[in-house]
Amino acid sequence: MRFSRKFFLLVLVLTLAALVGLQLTTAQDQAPIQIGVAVAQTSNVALLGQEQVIGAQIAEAFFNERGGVNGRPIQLVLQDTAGDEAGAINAFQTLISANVVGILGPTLSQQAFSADPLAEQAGVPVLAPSNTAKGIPEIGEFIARVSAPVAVVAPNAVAAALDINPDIKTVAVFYAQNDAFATSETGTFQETVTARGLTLLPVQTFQTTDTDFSAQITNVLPSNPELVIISGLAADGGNLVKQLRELGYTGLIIGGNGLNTSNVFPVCQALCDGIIIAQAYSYQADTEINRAFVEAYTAGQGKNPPQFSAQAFAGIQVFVEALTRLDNVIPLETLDVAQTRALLNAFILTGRYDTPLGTLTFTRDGEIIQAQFYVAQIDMADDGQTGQFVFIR
Ligand code: 1QQ
Repeated sequence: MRFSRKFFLLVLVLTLAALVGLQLTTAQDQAPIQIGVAVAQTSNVALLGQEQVIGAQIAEAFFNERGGVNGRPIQLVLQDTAGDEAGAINAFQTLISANVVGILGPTLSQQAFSADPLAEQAGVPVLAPSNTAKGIPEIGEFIARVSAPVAVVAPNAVAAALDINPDIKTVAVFYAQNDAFATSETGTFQETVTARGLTLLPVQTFQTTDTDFSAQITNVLPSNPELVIISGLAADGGNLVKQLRELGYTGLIIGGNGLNTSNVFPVCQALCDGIIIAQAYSYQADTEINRAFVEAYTAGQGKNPPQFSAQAFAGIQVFVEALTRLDNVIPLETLDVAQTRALLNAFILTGRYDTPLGTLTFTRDGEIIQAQFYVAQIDMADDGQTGQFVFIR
């Protein structure tokens, strides 16, 4: 049987129309791809987690405006971890059962060591937005981080302190011994101090729940340290800074990653002034994606974005771009959730991402490879209420 030319054209047009129609309906009608976000929205750790929610939500709007995953929107499923391990475990369990394709979280390394094994067991890719302790990617094949480890970030703060005061000889170190991140970070700080030939005073420990640090402070202040280094979280760390100044310490202070938020300002107020904090992000980084992120963040928040928001944004970006690459090879609608999670993990680890943190790749283990680090110093206004992070390195 021979088809007329006209008939052939008609079939072609109808087929194309059907395809276009299909495309239009799929782009609009497909359910959004759900990505879990498990960070601290309540408790003391919310001082850090709040900034992560903001960064993730900016990413959700930002990437959906740009077409989401090949036309299909993403949707964040937020689950509060609060500040402890039990909260993180609950949040992870809820998200795993809700069939999210992956999880951004939790806020603390201390929580990650408890909650990440659940995701590992369920085969759910996790991107750690702020888990900087040693050993996080090693938790399992499904665990990667967009937060550079303390081992590479923290030494930059010591270098910056020595630039400001080359006469530093004696160093006092304080750390929260009930927190995995603080324990890991102080290890790096202590090694750096010793490697630079400085004298380390007897190390002082506290708990993240402590509010009175006078005993530890009076243990070391008589030895006249020229530098104090604190590894704790925002509330305890801020209070420790405040009490150090009130008890007469006038030298330089390095705060670790747990103090890396303007949410310490209400805690130590004017006495926050001068705290040196290493950074895995700078709002000044001059790349297209960072300029776009800074614009989106400042439009909503009226200030420059902090590291924890940028890392959360980068984590969602990695999910979106890895999902897009996966969908280009195997359409997501042909995969079940277990297949999607497993393939997504493989695509995450093999991608290259131009994020506000710079260009990121991962080792096969899920460790982040990031090129650029910075150091900022807190500059408090005279009113003691407002302040900013000034980049010094
Ligand atoms: C960790 C951290 C925290 C201070 C981030 C909020 O780096 O727990 O690993």
